Amino acid sequence: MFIDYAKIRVDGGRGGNGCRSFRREKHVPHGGPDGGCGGDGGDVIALADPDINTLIRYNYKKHFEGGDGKAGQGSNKYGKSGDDVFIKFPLGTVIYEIDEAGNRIQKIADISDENDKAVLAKGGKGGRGNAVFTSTTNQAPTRFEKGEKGEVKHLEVVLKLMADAGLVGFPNAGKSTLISHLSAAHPKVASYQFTTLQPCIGVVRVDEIHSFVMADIPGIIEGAHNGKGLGIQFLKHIERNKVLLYVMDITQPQLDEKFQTLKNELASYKKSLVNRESLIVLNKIDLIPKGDLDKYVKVVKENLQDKNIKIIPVSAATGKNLDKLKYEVYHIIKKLK
Ligand SMILES: Nc1nc2c(ncn2[C@@H]2O[C@H](COP(=O)(O)OP(=O)(O)OP(=O)(O)O)[C@@H](O)[C@H]2O)c(=O)[nH]1
Ligand SMILES: [Mg+2]
Repeated sequence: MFIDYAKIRVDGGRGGNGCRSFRREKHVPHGGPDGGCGGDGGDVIALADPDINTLIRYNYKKHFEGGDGKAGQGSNKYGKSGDDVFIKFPLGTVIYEIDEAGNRIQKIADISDENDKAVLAKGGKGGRGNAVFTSTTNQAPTRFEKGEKGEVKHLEVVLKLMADAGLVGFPNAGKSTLISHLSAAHPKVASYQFTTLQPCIGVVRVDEIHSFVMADIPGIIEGAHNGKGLGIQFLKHIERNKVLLYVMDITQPQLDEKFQTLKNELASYKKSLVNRESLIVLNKIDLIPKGDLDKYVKVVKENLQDKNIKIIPVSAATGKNLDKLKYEVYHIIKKLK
């Protein structure tokens, strides 16, 4: 899981003051009270934004304030409420209130769905004008209230990034090489099995504003569900991924069987994983003789039980076809969103 932090401060807007006023008209020497109430201060509100996946913007802007309410006026005019201020967070953001020393006090928001919304700091209430205090025993109240201050909160914002696409495959297939060429992530790459021991997450940039998150996990072997190799516990990291990329080494024999083995292992972890949108990434095409690629791909295709799955031949090492793979994955994710 890729974790991103930010510390921000949010201030609700101040409530507008209530007004003390008495009606003044030519023929009414002692007009009744007509001071209006102040408007409420604006709130600072967190919204989900599924199109962003970092908290980087909060390294630049760290202070957000709701608009102040306007004061009430004579003739029973209410003050206008302050504007609410909306700030956007990626899905997977958890927001904690912290004290001056930075210790967490409580969790105040968990942004996990695109419709999630949470008030981070409430604006202060507008003060009441003197007209409100009129009663049978007091026809000419002079009392009015000042607007209240808005809430001020110091917040710690933590993003637990959920990957959109997960790489699954046998050890040595080139998963870590792939993610290190597609993103800024740099997991260890080596020519022995089980190089990757920890899941790793990278943000894959598709263009200037669009990106998706990819997860690299340890290799899986036959019997992993019985604890062979590194087991299958780490499949929890790809459990919520929208797309699974089965990465296979094109130079290996019986890729159709290998694909089935991978699916069986995934199914023993969770049945529905094998129905997830997926692609086969045939890696290391730089190792097969030039001109033989189509023949290799055809053999794999013919032997596969699943005729609908798309196969994308690439070379993670040389970068061949990686752009195509990137766009293909992005389009699937976008379609599912
Ligand atoms: N020739 C060639 N070698 C590659 C390619 N991709 C990866 N390799 C090599 O294959 C070996 C394994 O690569 P990794 O990226 O560590 O493989 P992995 O799937 O992450 O392996 P595990 O972490 O053990 O599951 C390394 O020696 C890589 O340099 C490729 O496209 N072409
Ligand atoms: Mg690896």
